[in-house]
Amino acid sequence: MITMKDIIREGHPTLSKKASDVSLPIDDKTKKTLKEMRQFIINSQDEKTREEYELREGVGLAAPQINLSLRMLAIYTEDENFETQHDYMMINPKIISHSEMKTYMPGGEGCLSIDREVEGLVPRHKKITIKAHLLDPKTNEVKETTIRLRNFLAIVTQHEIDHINGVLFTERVKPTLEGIKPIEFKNIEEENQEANI
Ligand code: LHY
Ligand code: NI
Repeated sequence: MITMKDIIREGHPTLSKKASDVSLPIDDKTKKTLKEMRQFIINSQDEKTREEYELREGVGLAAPQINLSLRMLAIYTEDENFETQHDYMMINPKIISHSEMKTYMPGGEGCLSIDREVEGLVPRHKKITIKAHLLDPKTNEVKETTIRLRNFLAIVTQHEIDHINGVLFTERVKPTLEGIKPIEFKNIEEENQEANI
């Protein structure tokens, strides 16, 4: 199982290197590693497992972060409206198009490979279209797919694709962003109050 001790931190040379394409068909060992990356994210979101293994909660992980310089990543999260669960194991992902419109995380970004608070905001494309080979967690099969993502999912995916290009968000932070709107997260608490739940 992947724990925080497997995750390399800022300053490690692998984090600044452009990762290599995964050769296809993907071999069983690499496939297993990608599934373990997904499981790390799932474990980190489970309070009991997170506390027992002292994990940092996350939504995405890229292979270079476990010191494996390959172009693959796992994302497991709901969108900003808590409506749809997204579960992707991407192999050789490529942004094939993106909106001109940008957005950003209102509180800035964080990174499982960075153990400090970083001030500043990171501009990201609001919408992206990705072409990737996806590993299906249920069937265990790999299929080339085109996915369109926006808002929170687009931000997370751009953050992870940066990792496979050897880029950390700290290289992209700006003190302020003008003319760009941050993404809005739906406030479930407020909704519940309004509905008297
Ligand atoms: N994971 C971050 C995490 O918190 C990704 C992230 C980035 C989330 C930006 C939200 C905003 O799950 C990583 O650092 N993975 O690289
Ligand atoms: Ni990161």
